[in-house]
Amino acid sequence: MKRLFVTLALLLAVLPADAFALVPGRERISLNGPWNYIVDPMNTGIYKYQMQLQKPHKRYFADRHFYQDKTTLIEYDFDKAPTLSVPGDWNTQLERLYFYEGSVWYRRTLDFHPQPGKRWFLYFGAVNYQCVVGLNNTILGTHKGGFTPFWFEVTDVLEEGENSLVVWVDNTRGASEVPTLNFDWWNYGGITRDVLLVCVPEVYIQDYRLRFDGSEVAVDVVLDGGSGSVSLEIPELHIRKKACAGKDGVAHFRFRASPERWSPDTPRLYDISIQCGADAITDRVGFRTVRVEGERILLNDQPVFLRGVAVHDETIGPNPGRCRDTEDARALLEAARDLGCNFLRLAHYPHSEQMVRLAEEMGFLLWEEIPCYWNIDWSSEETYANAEKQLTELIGRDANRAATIIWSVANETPPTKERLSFLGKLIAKARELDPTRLVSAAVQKEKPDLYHPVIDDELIALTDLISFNQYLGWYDGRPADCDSVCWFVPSGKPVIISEFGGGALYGNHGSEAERFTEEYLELLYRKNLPMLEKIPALSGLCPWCLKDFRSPKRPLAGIQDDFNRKGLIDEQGRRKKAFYVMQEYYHAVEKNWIWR
Ligand code: GCB
Repeated sequence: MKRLFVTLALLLAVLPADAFALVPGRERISLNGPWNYIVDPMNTGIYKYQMQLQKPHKRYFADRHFYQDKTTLIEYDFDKAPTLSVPGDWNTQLERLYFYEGSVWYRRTLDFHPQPGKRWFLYFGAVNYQCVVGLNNTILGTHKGGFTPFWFEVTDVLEEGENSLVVWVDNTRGASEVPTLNFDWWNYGGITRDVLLVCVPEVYIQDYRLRFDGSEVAVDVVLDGGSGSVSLEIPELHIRKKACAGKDGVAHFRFRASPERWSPDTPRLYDISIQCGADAITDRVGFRTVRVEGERILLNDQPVFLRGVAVHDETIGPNPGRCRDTEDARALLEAARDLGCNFLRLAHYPHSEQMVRLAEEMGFLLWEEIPCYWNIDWSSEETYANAEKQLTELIGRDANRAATIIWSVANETPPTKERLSFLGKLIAKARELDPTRLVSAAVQKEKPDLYHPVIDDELIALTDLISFNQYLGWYDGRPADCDSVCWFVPSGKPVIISEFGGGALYGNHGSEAERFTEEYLELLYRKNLPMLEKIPALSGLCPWCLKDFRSPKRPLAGIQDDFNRKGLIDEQGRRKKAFYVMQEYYHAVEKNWIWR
């Protein structure tokens, strides 16, 4: 057992901490498909019976799961177990797992034939919430955080012929976790994003980071496994450069260029290729600048108004679940495009890489977020480390995406000293990891006066934008109250309304005075928009939200039935009346029919 712990510690210590450049574009074997699964609510596979009373850090994998020793755990037989689809959440694949929060073992076998001079990495797009991964007889490592990618080098662990890959997945909520015990979306468990076996040469391009300041392009290329001469090409800009990686394995490129700017109207992407020895990667990148000047957001030096909508990572359809692929993402993005959006708030956790890449191709600006949601454990160092890791993994994955303009570190967090210090550190970390983008956090009004709401959260002194959520006409007052409301928002920074809205069941018609009717929601939007327009520095809007989404906090029978009904479309994509109000408004904004 001791040996297993030592192995685990070493493996974690040598894992690359940065991004893994371009997994989607590399030579790879997909491990998606059916995986055998065993539901294990008592964690029988992870505790030995006599160890049950020990503290959680003494947990370990029962060797038996890897050795497949059927004499000791004869009931736990993967060969006889049914299958779940990967990627996919377990809750919507099996009715009996709809509410399940606990652990599930996954296993698949794979045939492997080593190739000389090649290294192999096992890559997971996301597993919610934590997991331990084992291959053959070796524990590769663990991962916590349900929405970001991670990987392990498996070159020395893969065997010729059949290999057995086992993943223990646990989506139990925890008071000190990120997110914490209480959140308003479905806690989908499982291996929810792609699993890939990625092949690279001995010396490979581990990551690259591209920046553009309006006239100069900087590209840093990080090698792993050795050093060498690196070449970079952007053919359409007639860029062909070479640079040598230094002792740190990083090659730096700096050159002037005048690319066509990426923007929602012209989402122009250029092919870029980077090559070093036997390794070569290609990508598509956009060039744009973003900054704040006074109370305006400038995209390519021009003021931009963010015609946004907030979206959860959940499919459109009769049985919605966690999005699995580009087509699931496309359905959401097409709905947002029909609404007239140029901006999305990807709430409340990192969405998939497919979503981000497709949004970029289609011309959406993005707000990306980590799940520091409501009241997490602000005093815990472990919680902070977890949040910082999720932020680091998100930025590592998407730092080269022109679409992403905002990193958001938190949503509706109660203003305490501990929270300010926690989020202050996180904001500083975001800036350190990526000084080229804006940093924000969605806050709330502090003063309970319905007609004179005030935004005075100390956090906004630390962010580039003032983003706040407000529910006038739903949680506060009635829609008509909006006529008499005057917001006090500190001046000096652009303001984004990161949430507003209310609930309605599609097809539920009635009076404007009756909650959950389409008419009530329509009125709420008609009253909110003129109220919000009066905020002088208003730079963007994000109705909450695009689509009705599952939440166990929403049980109202006949209306909610486990769905938060604040979507502008329902879970099947049908448009509520409020959709057309927002669509008409965004159309007018786009055509400059409104002063903005
Ligand atoms: C909020 C939260 C969002 C909820 C929404 C609601 O303020 O940020 O996650 O879903 O309100 O519907 O209450």
